[in-house]
Amino acid sequence: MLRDPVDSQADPSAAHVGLGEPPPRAVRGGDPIRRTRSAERALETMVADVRQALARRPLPELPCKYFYDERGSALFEEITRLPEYYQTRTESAILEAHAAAIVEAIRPRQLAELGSGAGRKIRSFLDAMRCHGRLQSVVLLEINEVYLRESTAALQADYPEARVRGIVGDFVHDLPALGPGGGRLLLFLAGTVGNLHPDELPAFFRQAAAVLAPGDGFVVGVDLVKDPARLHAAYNDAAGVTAEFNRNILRVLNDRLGADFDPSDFDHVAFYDPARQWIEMRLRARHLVKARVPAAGVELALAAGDEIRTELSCKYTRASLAARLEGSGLVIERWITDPECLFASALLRRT
Ligand code: SAH
Ligand code: AVI
Repeated sequence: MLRDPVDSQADPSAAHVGLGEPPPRAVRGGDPIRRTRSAERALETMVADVRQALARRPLPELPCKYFYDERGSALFEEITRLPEYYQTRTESAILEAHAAAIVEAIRPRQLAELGSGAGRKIRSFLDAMRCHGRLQSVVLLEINEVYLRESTAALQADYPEARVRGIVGDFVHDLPALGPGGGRLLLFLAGTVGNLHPDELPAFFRQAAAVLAPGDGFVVGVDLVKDPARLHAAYNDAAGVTAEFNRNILRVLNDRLGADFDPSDFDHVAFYDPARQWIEMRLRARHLVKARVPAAGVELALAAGDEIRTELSCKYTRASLAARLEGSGLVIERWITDPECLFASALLRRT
């Protein structure tokens, strides 16, 4: 039987007991949310990440995981409803039509979702598992604790037969916190896989394979290579919501690290690079900008037109994704697309 990751002895973050760090927060029947060791050190990590990324030349960067404070997550939710942002509604339609068949193929007892956000799409899978009477537990791994608490509570209320738990953590570093696989269906939706650099993918997939047992499944939402004009529109919406989302990362630095950015000093830039097959989002200084990030000891001077890269959103084909999966222990078992081939739900199987 699948061990609940919240109580799992296999979770390396449990090792902090007795090491002078706070113990895991959840106990059975108590708080359903716990933080990984890296989440307990989130501020320290953010300081180091921001210092290192802003020092990159010729192009300073900020890691896109820092978009998602409460305002950033709310802005992302608004993006998902924009007419230009086809991704969310396209993936939802695919999952509503195919979740039952995926559940039938994998026969999972546990659902785990990475970067679960508002936690809506998972419901197609939960409903299918409920129909088969196989739903035992649900684990969400998400960096935004506020959203995680809300979605965990909402799912627990609607699926009382399952044990629903949340892990505040980073899907790049904290996959081992899920504990060992077996009867698990892992979800990574929205095309969030595209927010990792392609060079990071082989290691990411190997880590994912390590928390899956042979036969377990992994559904990955993949935004597909397509007409650049369609991509450009999705990241340059007429209402300017993506621009606000982009600038929000500076507010997060102001709030958490005491930085003094004025987001209105920056223009939103998003363009498709056809050679790399990715969308790049940047913030471009409108004039000379001087900013301090005291907690990270950074003093930044940007000339008019200088840019900070804030996000990659990589687009894949079946073949380019398969190339990143090589040697990971995961293979593409099904590749389900919408009729326009905008988005794919890839069902990967642990070999
Ligand atoms: N799965 C949802 C949300 C996708 S948005 C959907 O399909 O709509 C991406 C989500 O991943 C956000 O909720 C964000 O907070 C979370 N996230 C981003 N980077 C993360 C990281 N490194 N580790 C964990 N969660 C992360
Ligand atoms: C979460 N992720 C898949 C979104 C994307 O499309 O890369 C984030 C986003 N960035 C701008 N708009 C939406």
